[in-house]
Amino acid sequence: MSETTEGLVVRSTAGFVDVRLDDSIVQARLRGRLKNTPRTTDLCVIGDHVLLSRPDERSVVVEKVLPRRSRFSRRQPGKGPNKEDVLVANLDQLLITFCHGRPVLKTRLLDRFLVIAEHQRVQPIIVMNKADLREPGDGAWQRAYESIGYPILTVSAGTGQGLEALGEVLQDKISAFVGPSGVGKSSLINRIVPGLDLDIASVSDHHGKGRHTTRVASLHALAGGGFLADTPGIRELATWALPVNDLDQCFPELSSYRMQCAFRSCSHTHEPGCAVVDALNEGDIDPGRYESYVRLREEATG
Ligand SMILES: Nc1nc2c(ncn2[C@@H]2O[C@H](COP(=O)(O)OP(=O)(O)OP(=O)(O)O)[C@@H](O)[C@H]2O)c(=O)[nH]1
Ligand SMILES: [Mg+2]
Ligand SMILES: [Zn+2]
Repeated sequence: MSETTEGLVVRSTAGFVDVRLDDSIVQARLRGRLKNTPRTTDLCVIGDHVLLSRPDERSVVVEKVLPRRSRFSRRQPGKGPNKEDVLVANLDQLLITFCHGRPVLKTRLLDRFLVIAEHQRVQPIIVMNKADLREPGDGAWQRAYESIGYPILTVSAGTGQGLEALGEVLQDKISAFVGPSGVGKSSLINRIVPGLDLDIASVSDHHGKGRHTTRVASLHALAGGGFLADTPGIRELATWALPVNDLDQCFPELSSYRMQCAFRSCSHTHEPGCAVVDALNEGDIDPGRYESYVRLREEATG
């Protein structure tokens, strides 16, 4: 290893990271000076590019984390300090994964993923796993999302349905599977990356809620080019650094209406002459999506 070498973080735990170089993976520790710098975001996560040095024969040290070109992040859950929790850095697309069967799809949670993807300008793709458990009438919600323009892939890690189409979407891209626990993110990645053996929940353990089998996020190379991230299941998703006045721009179906509101600073909740509320009353905007907008607005304004 020369003076400093650039690498890609593929796993990160307290103080230590696994870094991928051209064709090997090394474990490195974070330089103490980096750890002690005050910050409101995660220091080093999967997908980060880092500069490494080798101070002696046996140790490898992260000297610098390079700026992120994109991210998938949320506000750190819980009562701790107000901080950004970055799940994956430098990604191209977000595979927002839910499933048929259990755990039951929550469209209001789906909307939170979509809003964050829009805000962070990462392409969202909705993945519906466990197609083998699909029941007639299951897909009623899908039409609204497809008409907004969100792609939906129906797949099954169990039967293999849809995996070829999914593989094409992943080609040469950096993608992250995100979603609630138990939807089958790790199961899908095991099918797509041969030889990988990520832990998945055993059927007997799994009673609909999921049980957070994946604890640490990891990034995996695809044979044909590209990378795929596995992440722990998400229960809570609040936005980070999303100004309340930018929220309506994160709902693409509002774009043609919001310019027509009587007030330029319309919040689309109570103002007279609001074209968004008119469209909602006409049935041109999905009521569930509007509810998500209102809830996120309330959260952002406290
Ligand atoms: N019927 C059916 N079950 C599936 C399918 N894919 C995964 N499962 C099951 O769903 C359960 C959860 O799978 P995991 O891959 O561990 O889910 P995960 O999303 O990685 O969950 P966390 O790591 O907890 O976030 C396991 O019991 C899998 O066997 C599928 O296509 N069909
Ligand atoms: Mg998992
Ligand atoms: Zn309005």
